[in-house]
Amino acid sequence: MTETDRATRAAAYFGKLRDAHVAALWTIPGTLATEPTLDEVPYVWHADEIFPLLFEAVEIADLGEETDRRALNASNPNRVFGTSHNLVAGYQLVLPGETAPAHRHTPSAIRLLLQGSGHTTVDGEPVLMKRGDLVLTPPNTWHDHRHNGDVPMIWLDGLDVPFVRGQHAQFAEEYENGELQKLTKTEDASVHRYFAGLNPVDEAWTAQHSPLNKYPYDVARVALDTFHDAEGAPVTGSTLEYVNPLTGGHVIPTLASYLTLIPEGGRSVRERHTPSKVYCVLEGSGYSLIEGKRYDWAENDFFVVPSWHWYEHVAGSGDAVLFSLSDLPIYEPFGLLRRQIVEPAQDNA
Ligand code: GTQ
Repeated sequence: MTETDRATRAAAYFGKLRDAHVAALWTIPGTLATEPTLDEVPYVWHADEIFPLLFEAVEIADLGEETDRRALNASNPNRVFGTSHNLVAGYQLVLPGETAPAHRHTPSAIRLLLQGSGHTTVDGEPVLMKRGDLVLTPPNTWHDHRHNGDVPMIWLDGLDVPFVRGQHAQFAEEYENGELQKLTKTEDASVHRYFAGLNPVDEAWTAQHSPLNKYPYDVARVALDTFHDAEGAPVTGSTLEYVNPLTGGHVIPTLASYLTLIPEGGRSVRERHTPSKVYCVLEGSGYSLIEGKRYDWAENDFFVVPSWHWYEHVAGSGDAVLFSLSDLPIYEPFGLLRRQIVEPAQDNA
């Protein structure tokens, strides 16, 4: 065959492949890529920019009318939807006297209370939320929000919607007549039942998520400080994971949550991993270096660290406390969790 014959024949062949809805492996970009191909970039959402937009939403959308949730979801600058490819985070606002009616859905959510206080009811249990408290609404649990305090209540929402959508597994239902659900348990019942490090004997719990609907910040904060001191107060900081008290596992099948302390002037190890993470700043200020670029943050800001990006955190004046949400549990069962760490002594960068 001459070169021309070969080219003509190849062109005809690729045309036939297209018609047959197949593609030749050697023509597909990235088929056997040696590193992940990413459609997300690092970014910080600053509370001082987004909180005013959240309050402006009050004039645009009535809770219970235009929307059941006054929430602003953070879209990664490089994506149409999703803060990362698996996670979506954002702020939600409930004003004094307002309620957000009950619904349930297959995506899971966490809330991290930032301002004010009020209740999220989870499967009949009214959970009181105060600053820094982590509240879970695991997959398919009924949840609504009520606010009878006097300060606007703002929290960080973190959900696995992009992942669940990607699996074609998103379902949602409204509660009867778009109302608040009936209260069937006492306030913080799950906290009283499971939070003392004592589990009920012959517990009937079979769900894959944590039976705890709340991890109070005052307890978590003391635990973090005590742990950090016991470890010799490393300048690289300390991290604890919120766990399911029955199994020691992650809080939700798709989501893991952590609390990190970076002491004043301290600097974390440098690492990268396949899971993506959303961090929210509970205390202090500082910056993260993500692939060498500096991202400044202060209280109530949140930021995304995409998959497989080298990153480290640096605390400014005062200790920094960072909450983080990760999609790591999605990676573990499939052997897709990969993590590399550079300890400061090896790190001359
Ligand atoms: O508060 O129930 O940001 O269902 C997205 C979906 C918040 C909520 C979000 C939700 C909620």
